[in-house]
Amino acid sequence: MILSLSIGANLGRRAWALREAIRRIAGLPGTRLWGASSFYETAPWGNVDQPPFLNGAVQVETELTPEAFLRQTQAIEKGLGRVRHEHWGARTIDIDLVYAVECVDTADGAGQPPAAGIGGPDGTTRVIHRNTEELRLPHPYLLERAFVLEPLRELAPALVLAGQPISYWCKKNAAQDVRRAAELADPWPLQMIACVAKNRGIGKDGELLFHIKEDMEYFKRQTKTDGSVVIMGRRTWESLPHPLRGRLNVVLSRTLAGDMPSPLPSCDEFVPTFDTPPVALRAPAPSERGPVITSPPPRGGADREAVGGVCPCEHNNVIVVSCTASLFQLLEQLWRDQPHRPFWVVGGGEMYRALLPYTRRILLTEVDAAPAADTFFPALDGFDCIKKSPAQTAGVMFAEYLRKNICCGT
Ligand code: PH2
Ligand code: MG
Ligand code: MG
Repeated sequence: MILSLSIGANLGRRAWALREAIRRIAGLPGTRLWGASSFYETAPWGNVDQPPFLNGAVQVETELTPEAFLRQTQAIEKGLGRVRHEHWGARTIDIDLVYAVECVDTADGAGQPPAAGIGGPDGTTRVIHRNTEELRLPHPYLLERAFVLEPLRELAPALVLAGQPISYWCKKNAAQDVRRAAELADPWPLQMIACVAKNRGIGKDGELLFHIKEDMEYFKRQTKTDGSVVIMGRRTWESLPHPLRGRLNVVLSRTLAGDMPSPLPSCDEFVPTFDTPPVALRAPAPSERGPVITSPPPRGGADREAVGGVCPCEHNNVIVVSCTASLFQLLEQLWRDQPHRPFWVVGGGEMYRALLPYTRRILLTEVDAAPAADTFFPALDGFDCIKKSPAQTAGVMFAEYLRKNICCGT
């Protein structure tokens, strides 16, 4: 069965909730993510006396029945803090099954999913109907809700609903206020860059496995573009002699953000020495970094304080955040100030693992060697290698990977 879902949120960290919902939907048993749309800022439909929504669409192929799938999505809603108040009321997350088709067996007996999206009038799919108290399919308001139709059109432009192309229904509901979100509107906003061994090893004993000059230059060329942001874990941060110049450095670390008992300076006091040129190969320990500025210059005003309730310590080009939720809130703010700035995850292993579900593109410098390693790049399931070109350096390849079920949008 191929299922189209509408996801929405109008309380709390809306984009985070949508992204987290997508990640969890993709992980359901017997389920494969086909795509997710950008996020849209939408005026409340029905009960208009509530905050604006952020909405998106998701398509999956699943072996589950609609009812079993519904139970799973209800569990995800619950896990993301959904509390059921009034009907059509405000919520932290809402996941609705809106349209389902099954593949009709073709002459050769195989129920092949159609290549060009679902629901085309090509006789390869059949619409699934339900009309019970718990589930109505197609969704009874599908054809009246621009906040469902617009994101779905982005995902499945060839979709035919009730005998008309989806663009027809979008046009019919064009008066409703639905627009691309100004905040980070991409389900997969991150890119990764790493230098990996044959076995995907990246490091040992806190050191990178490889120091290849050509790769360093490549890294710089790729990550040092207009407005770019580099995201890293604490250990990667501490291995740098200074913040990466010309880029906003974001360090994701509970410890450094002062969230956990730690011998390190607290969040407010943590000031790296970003102006000092590298004097040694290894960075000084954070406790040796100074001078300590006790009142960092406030930037961005009240808006900044919203980040996770934890201060994102920002000193010139370094910001520390304590968790992925705060990270995304920060990225949303950065995106609002300057849309489309590139977000690069640059290490280490833990960051790559934790942030892969939010990543659209990966640049791997692949080295034809397999030295002993204790840190690895995660497996690239769900990504296609779209380009591979040899470096000048022997045994080194520059490879580019792209998420399979990406929706390029319009
Ligand atoms: N969900 C509703 C009611 N109204 N309006 C918008 N814009 N977006 C929604 O997701 C939404 C709504 C009931 O689930
Ligand atoms: Mg709903
Ligand atoms: Mg619902």
